[in-house]
Amino acid sequence: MNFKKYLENKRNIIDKALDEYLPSEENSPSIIHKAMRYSVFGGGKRIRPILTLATAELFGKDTESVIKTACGIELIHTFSLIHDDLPSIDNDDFRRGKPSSHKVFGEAIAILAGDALLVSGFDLIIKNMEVKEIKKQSILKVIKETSFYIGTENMLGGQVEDISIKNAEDIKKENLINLYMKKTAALICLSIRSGAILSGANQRQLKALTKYGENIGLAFQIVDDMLDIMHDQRDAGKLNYANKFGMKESKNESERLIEEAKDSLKIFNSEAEILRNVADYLLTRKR
Ligand code: GRG
Repeated sequence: MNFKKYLENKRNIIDKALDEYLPSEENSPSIIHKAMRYSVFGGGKRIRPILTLATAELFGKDTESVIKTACGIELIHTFSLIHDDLPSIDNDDFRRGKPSSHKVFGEAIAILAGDALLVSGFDLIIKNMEVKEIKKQSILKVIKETSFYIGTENMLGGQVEDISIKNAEDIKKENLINLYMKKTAALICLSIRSGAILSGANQRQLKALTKYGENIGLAFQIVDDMLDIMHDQRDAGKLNYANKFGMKESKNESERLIEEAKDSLKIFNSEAEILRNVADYLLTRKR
């Protein structure tokens, strides 16, 4: 199977699973389930759950054994996007070319839909217990890691730093990278580490995969910034690596990070080919 087909196939599996796990729009209270589904099925690329599945495959585990955790992380990602778009945070009227949650459902329901997705994300990770061959201890570890990687030392903390910066011009490169590590790379690391932990990876393997995750996570955010500029979504007040350091430097830096990410996979053989392909895909993606 070529890599394009691999991504397509995994996206279909993830979409089907999410549809099965999320409450139906008819279930009461209907409005919250509608809002959850509106954002979950709003055209996301499913990069994070694909990373969880691909990492499990590296250890010979099939999709079924980690799909609930993979989808749980996608729900948490969706929650962060809804809250990120809120008027009091980034104030974005559009997400993936469609009206953001608060524009469709109002601010109160958007906040609650985000909360509901966060809770449902944890619930799905816990439900991975239903898979017999997965050790209960590894699920507890993933729950602990989830709280860590989305908490105040990581994703949430990165978001706080982001909104606290008064002048985007003043930030130093190392501080911006540190912020991106928390705001974006942390959840990507969690996606990879979860797949590895549930599959029984050892410390050396986890360390290599974490390095891979940090580097693709940073590259992902820099590419995202370049795409924003290319689609003319330049916002002077917003932190943007490409805006600040230029397109050429951003291209060089993202390529360097992807090479470094692939380099940390050298302890694995051909079984890590998909993860190498994911790294390359993140550089060439158009959105
Ligand atoms: C309370 C834990 C907690 C978090 C709330 C709002 C927030 C704090 C964090 C938001 C962090 C954030 C929005 C980071 C940006 C990361 C990013 C580039 C997202 C876009 O990812 P894609 O392109 O999205 O993978 P798709 O659309 O494909 O799903």
